[in-house]
Amino acid sequence: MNKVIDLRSDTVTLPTEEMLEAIRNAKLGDDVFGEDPTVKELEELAAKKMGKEAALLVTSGTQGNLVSILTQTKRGEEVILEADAHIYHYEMGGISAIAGVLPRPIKGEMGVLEPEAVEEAIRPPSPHLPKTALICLENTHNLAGGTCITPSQTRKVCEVAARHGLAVHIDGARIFNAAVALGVDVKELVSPADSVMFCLSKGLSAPIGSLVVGSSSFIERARRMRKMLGGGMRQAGVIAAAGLIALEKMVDRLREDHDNARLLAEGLAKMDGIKIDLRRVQSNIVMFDISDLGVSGSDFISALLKHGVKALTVRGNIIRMVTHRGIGREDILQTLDVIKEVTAKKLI
Ligand code: TLP
Repeated sequence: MNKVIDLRSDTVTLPTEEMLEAIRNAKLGDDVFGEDPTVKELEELAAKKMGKEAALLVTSGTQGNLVSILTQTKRGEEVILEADAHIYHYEMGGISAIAGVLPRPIKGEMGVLEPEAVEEAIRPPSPHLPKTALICLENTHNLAGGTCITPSQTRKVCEVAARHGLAVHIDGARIFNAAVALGVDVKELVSPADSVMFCLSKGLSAPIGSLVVGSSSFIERARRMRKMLGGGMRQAGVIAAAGLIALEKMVDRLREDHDNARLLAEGLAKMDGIKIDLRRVQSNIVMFDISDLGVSGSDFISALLKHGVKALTVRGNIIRMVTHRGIGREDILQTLDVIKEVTAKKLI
């Protein structure tokens, strides 16, 4: 069988040879005692790249978001987020189950929250209402199709938050994809926010790890929350060593993933029975609707798999494909051929 083209997620990327070599040679210590030099180096680099005072290495994006929420809210308070936010749908409800806060979902436009809608959702002081504590943004926005939030859209929501004395957290699992797609320094995307989480283990190709960044006092408190969640790691330099290469060498190549996503999306747009909103294809995620093919999402996925292409279904008949370092231009052309064959010959 030919190579399997795995488009389920950019999380499937394997570490590079250079990362494996760096892991082998990493200087290590006990990070709970603050003694792992490689973790310290990664945290310093992450803070510098994001233009924040300090950073904290966490096990995953989910843990980074939860640590950030726990650090900036109290139980019974409310968190405003976009209705399709990853934190709301895909993090096991940890925001409620563990942080004990109420999510307040607000419908955005292609993943972008309107500042007016945010302002309207902020609770006035009242003996009956929960207190609004935090606003969460997501950039790129996963369920909206990898859409990017611009610096000015971010700033406008942060201005509303500041007027009401609220903190803003960015779920920036793919913030570097947004920076590359928008052609801006990542600092511009995060400067008005209080905390940001970003992942090393997606398009940046590291095997494990995410970072949380913010002010020194925020990170000091976040470190305690990470420990509470069981995320205090010992010789975590083995993770950080790969993370350093991810941050230093893997950002610019994200452009290739975006070009491949475009190529895929434009090919799909020409096919009968497939609906795709090309405005949403802004980074490395491609989502399309197969309802008009008259088959279920899961049958469609199974048919592709028989031809060596892996994809995911999102909400029934919406299919998601994500480009990454393991996917070349020829894999995209092959994928388009497979979809054409499967749909035209009714092989589903
Ligand atoms: N997203 C994964 C799956 O959970 C769906 C993916 O394949 O896209 N924020 C955003 C915006 C994310 O997309 C993800 C992962 C996370 C947070 C959580 O990161 P991890 O998987 O490291 O906990």
